[in-house]
Amino acid sequence: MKRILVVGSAGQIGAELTPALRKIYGESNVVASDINSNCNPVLKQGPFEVLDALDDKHLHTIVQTHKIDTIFNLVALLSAKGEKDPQLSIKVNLGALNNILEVARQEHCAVFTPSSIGAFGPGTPADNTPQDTIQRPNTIYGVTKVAGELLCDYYFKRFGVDTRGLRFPGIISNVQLPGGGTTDYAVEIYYEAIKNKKYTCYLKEGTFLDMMYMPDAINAAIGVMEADPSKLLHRNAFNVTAMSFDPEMLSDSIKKLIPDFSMDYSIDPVKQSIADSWPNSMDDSSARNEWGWNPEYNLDKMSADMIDILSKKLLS
Ligand code: VAH
Repeated sequence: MKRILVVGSAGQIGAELTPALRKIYGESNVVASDINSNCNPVLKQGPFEVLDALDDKHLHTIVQTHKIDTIFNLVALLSAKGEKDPQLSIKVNLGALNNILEVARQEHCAVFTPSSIGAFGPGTPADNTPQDTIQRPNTIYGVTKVAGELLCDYYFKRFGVDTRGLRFPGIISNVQLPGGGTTDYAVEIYYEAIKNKKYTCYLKEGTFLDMMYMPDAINAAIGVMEADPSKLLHRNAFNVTAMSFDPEMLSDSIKKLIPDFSMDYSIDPVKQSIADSWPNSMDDSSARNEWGWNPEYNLDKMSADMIDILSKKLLS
């Protein structure tokens, strides 16, 4: 049975990945951890550790004490937040990964680390972005994600550490709000549509980005870690996507369920510039061929689920 440590459990992905892992592998076999002890009590229904991932000694002790064999590393400053403090982004995103890879090497753990569409840049083919292509991002987030992909590949090739990862698109969810991302508009809009029936979007019409609903993201993270390693031609940073849309398409999908919803625009130049540097849509055929990636949610199915769940949460 796997013994799993989730680092960054209180974040947008961790808040849902941790319970999903516990459902599959058993509550006592999944240790949640986060620098923030004041987190969703659900995380403390199983083993929980307060952990600053930059404290390599404490990380090592936790891995040894709990006999961990698999680490999910969800620690990162996202794209827009990173542009406000590049040094912190480098320190946290790469510092945490470096500590996790080193402990994994010494304790023979497998490691999952998410990359992102942010690992691509203006020179990358924007439509049907290939799995193997130019990666010259112009955000510090993207730089740390490309470096992370290369570090994980190195630790696999040089030390045999079982590292695997995904290039996630924007992820939409209804449990833990994201913080400091460029794609966060696609989460905020649902909350505003339900509470106020209107939303002011900071990205302009026609800004197409890859997106995915959280249940698909969770299945992808677990799926790649459960994949037969002999079938993997790639390891770190499989392109995975479920849909590509712009703000207008998202607004139209919401209007099908909230007819009097309206959206206007007030462009955030920093986030618009970041979004413009990212692909419009990725080719995820490698993930589909090598480990059976196959998302369940399209835009309208996601909107229906988001509006159903958030209406109960926000209007009750
Ligand atoms: C961000 N949500 O916007 C994150 C993600 C693909 C985007 O990495 O920074």
